[in-house]
Amino acid sequence: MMSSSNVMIDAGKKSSSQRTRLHKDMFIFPCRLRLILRIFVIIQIAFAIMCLYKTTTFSFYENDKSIINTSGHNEKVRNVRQFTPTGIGTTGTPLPLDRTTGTPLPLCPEVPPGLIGKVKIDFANYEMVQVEKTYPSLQNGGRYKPTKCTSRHRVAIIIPYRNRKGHLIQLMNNLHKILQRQQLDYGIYVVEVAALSEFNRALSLNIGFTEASREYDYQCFIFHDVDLIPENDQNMYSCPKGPRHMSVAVDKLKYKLPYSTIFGGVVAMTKEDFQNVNGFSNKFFGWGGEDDDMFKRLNNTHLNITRYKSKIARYRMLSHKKDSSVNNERFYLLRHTNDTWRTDGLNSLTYRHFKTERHRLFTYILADIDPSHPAYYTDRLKIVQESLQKMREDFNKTRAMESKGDNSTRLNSTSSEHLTKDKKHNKKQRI
Ligand code: BGN
Repeated sequence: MMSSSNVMIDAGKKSSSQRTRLHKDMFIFPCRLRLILRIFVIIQIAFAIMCLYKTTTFSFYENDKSIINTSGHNEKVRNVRQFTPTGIGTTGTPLPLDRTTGTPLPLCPEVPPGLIGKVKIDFANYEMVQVEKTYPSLQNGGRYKPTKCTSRHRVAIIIPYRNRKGHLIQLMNNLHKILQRQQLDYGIYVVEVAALSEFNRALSLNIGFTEASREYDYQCFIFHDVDLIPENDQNMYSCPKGPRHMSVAVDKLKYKLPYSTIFGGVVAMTKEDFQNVNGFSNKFFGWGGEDDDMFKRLNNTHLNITRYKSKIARYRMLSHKKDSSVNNERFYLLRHTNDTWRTDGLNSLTYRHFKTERHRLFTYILADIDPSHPAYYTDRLKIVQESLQKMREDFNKTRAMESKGDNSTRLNSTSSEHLTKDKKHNKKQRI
């Protein structure tokens, strides 16, 4: 047995080999320590960068509820606080005054206190005057702002319209209630383009944007189909930080998103974003494609769309007969969006403004497309030329095959008419 004093003496008297090992260990240890420290610092820097990125890029989502990104997978519910756009109170804009006391009205709460969530839609068929009577708080032209506080959002709702009075009344009857509970400073604009041509939804929206912007300093715009009624008042018609697709779940589409890049029905955009993408295209006459064109514009300007979760962004679609024919040119137009969006849109918008009528429930704008719109005719000409060229090529191909005596094309055809024609032709040749 070694006594403790011996051990101490032994430790003090180390052999030379022991000493070098100890020296090495001492050398290695600080190295490891340094490495660990470095890793630690790197992790900290990475974490700091992530935090910074999160606050600069996603701060809106932190304040907003249940936003889903373009992929549509993030179903996480966040709180209902709203993003406050610039230009309200904070940036030197004077707050409106209380009419009775003359004191400035405070900003409305971030979470509107009167929201109820799922709403009961009233589908009854009323006359316009009946609905008008239920909204005494509206200013003429479908304008409203809260009286007890300063709204955080100045929003214009633009509805493209043609021949759907029943739908318009139903939408007005249900939508105003929701917008008022959301404490918005808003105006509703119904835009009709009285042209002989097919309905042009996108062009009507561009006109609505231009006319509404002339009237008031709206910060953002909701482009709204007349046949979609919101089912939940937490689906905020407020200013979005980035473009927001609002009609995520529609009953007629089994409450499912038909495809991830869809940006039609009801969408919200800030004035700045809308101007940056040059608005909608003016060239989509008839049904379909103009919303996909807008999605391409957003992509070109690196704007990601957001969505509320489908439990909130729900709509009922009012039934109707299909009244505009499908736009067969939409594929051609969509193929060329990336080349044309800079010159086709707000900066090429020409229209004749016929009248603006202030109704109790909305402002009605009647306009007409300018028949001398050069892009409209040039594109039609291009489309006709393209299809003529294709027909010519097909025709030449068939002629070439026939002259080679190649029957395969004829045999491929299953039509009995074709076969009988061929038989007759062969008979004639034999004679
Ligand atoms: C899509 C239409 C959209 C429409 C949705 C509605 C086109 C372009 C085809 C390339 N897009 O098919 O405009 O909003 O259906 O579900 O037709």
